[in-house]
Amino acid sequence: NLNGYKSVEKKTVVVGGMFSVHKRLASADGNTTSEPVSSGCEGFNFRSFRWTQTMLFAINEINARTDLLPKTDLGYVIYDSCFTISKAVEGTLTYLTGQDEAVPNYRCGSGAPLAALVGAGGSDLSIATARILGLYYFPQVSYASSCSVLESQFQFPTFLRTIPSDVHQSTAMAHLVLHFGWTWVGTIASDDDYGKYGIKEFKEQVEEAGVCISFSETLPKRGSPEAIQRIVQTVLESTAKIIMVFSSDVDLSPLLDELLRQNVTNRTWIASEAWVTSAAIARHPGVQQVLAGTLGFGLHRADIPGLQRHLLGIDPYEHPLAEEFWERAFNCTLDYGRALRNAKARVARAAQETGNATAGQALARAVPEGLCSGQESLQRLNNTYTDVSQLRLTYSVYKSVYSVAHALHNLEDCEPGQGPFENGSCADISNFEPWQLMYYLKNVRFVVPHTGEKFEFKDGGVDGLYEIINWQINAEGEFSYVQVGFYNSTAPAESKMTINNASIIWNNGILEVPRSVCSEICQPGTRKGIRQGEPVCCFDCIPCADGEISNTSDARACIQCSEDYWSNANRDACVPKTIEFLDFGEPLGITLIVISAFGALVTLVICGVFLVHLGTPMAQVNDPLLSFFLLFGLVVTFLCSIVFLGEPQHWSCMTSQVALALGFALCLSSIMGKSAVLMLRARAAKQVRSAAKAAAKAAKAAAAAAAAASAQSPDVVQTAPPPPAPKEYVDALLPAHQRAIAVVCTLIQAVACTVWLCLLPPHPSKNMASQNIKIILECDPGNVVFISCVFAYDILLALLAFAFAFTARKLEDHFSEAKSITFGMLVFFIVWISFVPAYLSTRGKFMVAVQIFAILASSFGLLACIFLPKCYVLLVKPERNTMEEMKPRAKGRDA
Ligand code: TCR
Repeated sequence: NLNGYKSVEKKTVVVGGMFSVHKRLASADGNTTSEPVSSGCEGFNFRSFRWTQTMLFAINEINARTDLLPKTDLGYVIYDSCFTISKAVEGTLTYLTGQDEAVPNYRCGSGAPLAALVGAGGSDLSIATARILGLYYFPQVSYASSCSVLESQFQFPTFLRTIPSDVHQSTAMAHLVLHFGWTWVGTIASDDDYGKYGIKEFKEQVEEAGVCISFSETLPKRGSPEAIQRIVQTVLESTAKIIMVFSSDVDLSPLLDELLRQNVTNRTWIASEAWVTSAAIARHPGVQQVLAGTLGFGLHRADIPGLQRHLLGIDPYEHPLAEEFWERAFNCTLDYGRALRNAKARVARAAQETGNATAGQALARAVPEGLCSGQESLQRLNNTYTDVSQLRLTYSVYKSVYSVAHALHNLEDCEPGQGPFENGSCADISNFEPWQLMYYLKNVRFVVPHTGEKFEFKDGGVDGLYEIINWQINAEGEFSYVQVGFYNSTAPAESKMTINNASIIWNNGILEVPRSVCSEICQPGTRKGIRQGEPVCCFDCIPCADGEISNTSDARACIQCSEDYWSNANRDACVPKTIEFLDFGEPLGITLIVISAFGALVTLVICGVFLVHLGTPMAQVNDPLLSFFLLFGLVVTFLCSIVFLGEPQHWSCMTSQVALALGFALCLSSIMGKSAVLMLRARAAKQVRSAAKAAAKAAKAAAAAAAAASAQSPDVVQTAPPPPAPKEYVDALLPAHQRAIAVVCTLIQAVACTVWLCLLPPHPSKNMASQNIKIILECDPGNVVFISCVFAYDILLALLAFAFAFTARKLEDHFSEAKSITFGMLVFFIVWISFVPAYLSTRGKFMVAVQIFAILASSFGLLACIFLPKCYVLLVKPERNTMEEMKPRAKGRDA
């Protein structure tokens, strides 16, 4: 430990300083057979030593000033915490008690009052020391302990710091990650309060914004190669390209070695303040491949003129630490005796290895190697210690010392009676209580020399101001720290971070911002599908279903298109459904119109033919008026099929269905009327035949009898008279009755249709359900019951007509109308029976076409079967158009 008490007439106040001049404790052997001693330290840290020297520099500067503490000198005690809590605690107790051995609660010593402790370095050390110092209300000003836990004035009432709290840095890191749109990052934290709390706060901020953490690793404090290898393995396996490292350079070094060994490139590292300008990391040989493009947060850089002169002017014999520094810096020994011992040991080792003892002894007598004079040039040494280009934390040390000095100055300056304490009393600089200095420290305000910065503590800390630093490889192949942005925690939310993307050079010299996402964004037309058990940033893109779209990228869900719309092929927009109906203009429509018009025309022609030949027996037989009814009905059915075409309208829906039902009713009831007569005739003919048979028998018998009788009197031969025709059958159905049947049956249908039209008429409707990309315009029958009844009635008529005609089919008039009606009805049934499956298996507008086809086919069937034979006779074979031909044929002609 360094003691720099000055014994002048001026009063002296001692300021404590605690620095991690060494990196670790020398490993103790854990043996308890002898009295344990506080173990030594190893691993000299040039950076921390520079801070130590900065404190001395500041104290010298203050002591030399006449305006600051004119009547008091500052002395100092410096402790080496060796980066270890136990050493920090030991140092604190020693400082408080003034004893070489730590005895708590006991203090005596040189008599110079202790002012405050500047330190300790790492947060975990400061937490330990602050708890002890807090017991005595002893002020502590830290230059490096940034952990957020130390903010608590309740737990650490006397802790102040000149470095911003890590809350700001974690927020700044979160800002950075969000700024570049990284959603998949890894984190590595040192195994202390600094790393753990820093990363914890970063995670909290970032996860709220939807960023996912790929991995979180902790760097072991004591080098454990397996643990380090495992971390590197995790880094390699992860798809995260961005890795946040919250650690001090000392803890990071072993990881860096392993990264170099495994040549982990292609990652972008985000540095916390503790290693962003660390020469131990950046000047590590071969590190360019791995760490190029690193981004990090650094404290403000400052220039302290005169510091370099002070650093270079260090006297290696001034104190033990300076001696060790010199020896480490020049890799030599200052002490002759030690050099000799070292040389001997080296020789002995060599001798043991070669087995050549005499050569070893000869060497031992020679001048020991590696002896240095203390005159070596520090200037030529390219060492972190002498590098004053990055005075960031150094400046924080400088400010800490000045804040203590200014607090002491204010304390000294106090005018009795106007002091801040009870009854306006003042504290005495040569004998004050720690809490009195604490009061002045809290309220200290001063301008930092050289930089002109106005300094004061805000809630025991300072504002979070950071430079954003990018590691770029310069012409010499070394890293230069380029400032690419700025973070100010006091600025309003939107302008906290300013960053110049264009000036950043990323890993591998790339200018483009690296991407770090678990899953690439989902394009429009797809939605995010979570992967079970994985972070939300890892997802699959699932295409939207039919009828659903997503028009933004990264959509969470697809949107259902509204009723009249359907998704396009890319599923990124809803397009109107195509409207479908069978139009007049299209080929199928035209064909159907032509066919039905042709049908109607043919029917009319036949009508004409009948009119022309109205007088002939062929026309007259079986009531000509019924034939005209029938033909009229057929014209109606032919023409109504045209109404089925085109865009369904209210009128067309009503007309088409009703006209069809009525047309068929008229046709079928006429046919029924005709076939009823035929059936009756057939019965009559049967009776006539059987009567004739009986008569013939009787005649035969009579003839035989007559023959017998004529033997006696031949002139009495007499034929029996023919029996009368069963007139009652034929006349039971006069033409008037037939017509009445036809008219009544049609009227019944007409009434039914009227009721249908009045109550629940058919109307046009949009069918969205049957095909999802189309809207089918069709006629809704209004009510299924009505339409079923109406057409069931038609079927009933058809069945009756068929039944009557079928019974009469054997009627043996020459022109067998019954047969042709039977045949026509069969065609009618076949058409409509086959219509059912055909209709059910078609979709859309073709259903209408099938319907029209069935109407046309059945009408043509009836027309052809019933009227073609008649027309044939009328036009081609007029000679057969005689009354004789119309009569039932004679029995003989049957054979
Ligand atoms: N706060 C760290 C220690 C630390 C540090 C550094 C150590 C900081 N900056 C620079 C070495 C070099 C920031 C802590 O533990 O609080």
